[in-house]
Amino acid sequence: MEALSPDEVANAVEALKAAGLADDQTLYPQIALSEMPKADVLAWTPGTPVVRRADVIFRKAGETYEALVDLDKNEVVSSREVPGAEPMILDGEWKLARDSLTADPRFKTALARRGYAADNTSVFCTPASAGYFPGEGYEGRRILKVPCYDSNEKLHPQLARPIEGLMGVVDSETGEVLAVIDNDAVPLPPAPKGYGNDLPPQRPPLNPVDIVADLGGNIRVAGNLEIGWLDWSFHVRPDKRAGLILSLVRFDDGARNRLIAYRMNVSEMFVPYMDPSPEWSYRTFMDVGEFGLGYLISPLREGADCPISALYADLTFPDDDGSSYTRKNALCIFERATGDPAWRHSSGSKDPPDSRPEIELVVRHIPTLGNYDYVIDYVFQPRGAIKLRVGATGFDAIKSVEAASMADATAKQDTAHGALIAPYTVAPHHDHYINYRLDLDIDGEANALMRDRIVAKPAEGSSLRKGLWKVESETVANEGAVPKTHDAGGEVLRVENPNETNAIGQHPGYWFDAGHSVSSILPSDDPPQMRAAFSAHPLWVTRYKPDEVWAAGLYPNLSKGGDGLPQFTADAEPTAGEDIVFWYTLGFRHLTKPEDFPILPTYWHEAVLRPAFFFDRDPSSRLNEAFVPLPEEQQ
Ligand SMILES: [Cu+2]
Repeated sequence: MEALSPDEVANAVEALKAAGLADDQTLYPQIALSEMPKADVLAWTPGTPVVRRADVIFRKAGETYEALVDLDKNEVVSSREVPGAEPMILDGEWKLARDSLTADPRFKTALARRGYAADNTSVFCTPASAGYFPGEGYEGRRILKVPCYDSNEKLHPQLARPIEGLMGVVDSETGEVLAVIDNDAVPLPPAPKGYGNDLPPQRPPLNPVDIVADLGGNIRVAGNLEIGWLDWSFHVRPDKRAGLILSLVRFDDGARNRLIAYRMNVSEMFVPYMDPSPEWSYRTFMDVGEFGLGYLISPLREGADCPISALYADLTFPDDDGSSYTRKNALCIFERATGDPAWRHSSGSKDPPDSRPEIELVVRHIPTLGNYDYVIDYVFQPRGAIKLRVGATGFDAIKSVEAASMADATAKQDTAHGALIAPYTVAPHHDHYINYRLDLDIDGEANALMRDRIVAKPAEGSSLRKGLWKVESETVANEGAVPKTHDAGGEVLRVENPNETNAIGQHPGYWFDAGHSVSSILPSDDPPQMRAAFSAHPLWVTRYKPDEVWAAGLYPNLSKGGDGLPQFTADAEPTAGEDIVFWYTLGFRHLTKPEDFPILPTYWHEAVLRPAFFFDRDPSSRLNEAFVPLPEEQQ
């Protein structure tokens, strides 16, 4: 399950060139591991040979191709053209779109109309993914949309003033500027203060508060990011598109080393803004399929982004030209004492309570997607639970407005689709949807998705009670979006292995607590919603298919929709007792506010996988009462 090495990436490219499929101008939106069949991976034992293959998407002369390359023989196994497919945006396209627009005479005229001299150095432009809107006239063109900003006051780029009413549409492969949209100019307002060189007065330095792991902590690392911690083991692989892929997640219960998840990763994101204006309505980003969380991964600052005691790793990714590059400090793995009891009970006021400190393991990376930073964590606990956590921080996307306060004449109109977060600055409201593909294989591949419904019932017999609730379990029998319960008591979803039992005869499983699971309420015929149809439901279940990996399909960039989960589930295959994949969209709405300014304090969202009937008893009861005492000189 290891990522392709730089040599393997280079060999894949060489094989394509040797076969006459690629040349020196060819670019590679994807050069990724083609995983071995699941059955072979699960049956593999150390020393057995592995089959290494690359899944390549390449772009040549404006066309998209896919190829499978055998890396043992360095031969192309198969290749095909994929008409109309728009793969991920390449680094060079971003630069070409920016430079083409700023060199365009129509753009210069529009700037002059706004009072900018031809030789101004304060305007900068940042291309963004364009979405697909029928009738817009860019059918078949590989476009980026390019808004621009004024950094005249030497501002931090994210506080630069958006130049409203001005936007370019550029073919990012040819550099042709297809349109310069030059609508009514909003006078460029002064910038609010409070970030970069203009932070409010800082507190005196604090006494240190940190997580220390003297004696090296308890994390075991083997091979290429094979991680072990307490009873847990798993593998971490960097991926240009998904960011990180965790695989072969196992828990050793003392008798058996038990599989829980074959593979877990973020499969797509969807961030639609709720502003209908021409320069804002396209902002409906799908950063995983358009840019890639691995491509946008940012270096971690030791002692702030992760504890100083964390294990930091550099990650290597394939580059667009078929070479590889390394991002420093791109991953951190650390254990932390949460400061909470893992469990406790006080049996008398005289004796100290019986309790254990909670500790947990965190695997973290932080992609920076334009203005946003997403702290993406997988958290493992001694009790056998796995938390999926996303902390949203960075900056609100902002637009320039005339109102400095809600008392101003234009304020009502200016804030029709967002809130004033600082003088002259509106942040439009928006949603964040982060879809996880969770290929859970609880004690093996044959699993079933269960709904444990909490149902109000009259009390039976001659009870003193009038009513109570009972649990009624039913199997989700077919692929599709998992329908929401209508039971007032709600429900818990559970993945179980119907063929295995624990010591007391129950089927081992995991409950899924979908903590933040807001769904999209955009109409299903809204063009962005058609591309991101997965976001209409928080939970989907599919039959495992190795090529069904991305919730909005392999090519969401500029797509017309219809791909991904709706297509995977269209045939509603039976799921009970099959190898199933569980898809969860961690969703939250972002209603903006002044406390988002100047920078968003990290706002956490999570979902939890909790063992249910998986163990015979709580595995965290094995936590030792005492940590290893420090040597005297360190005390
Ligand atoms: Cu937000």
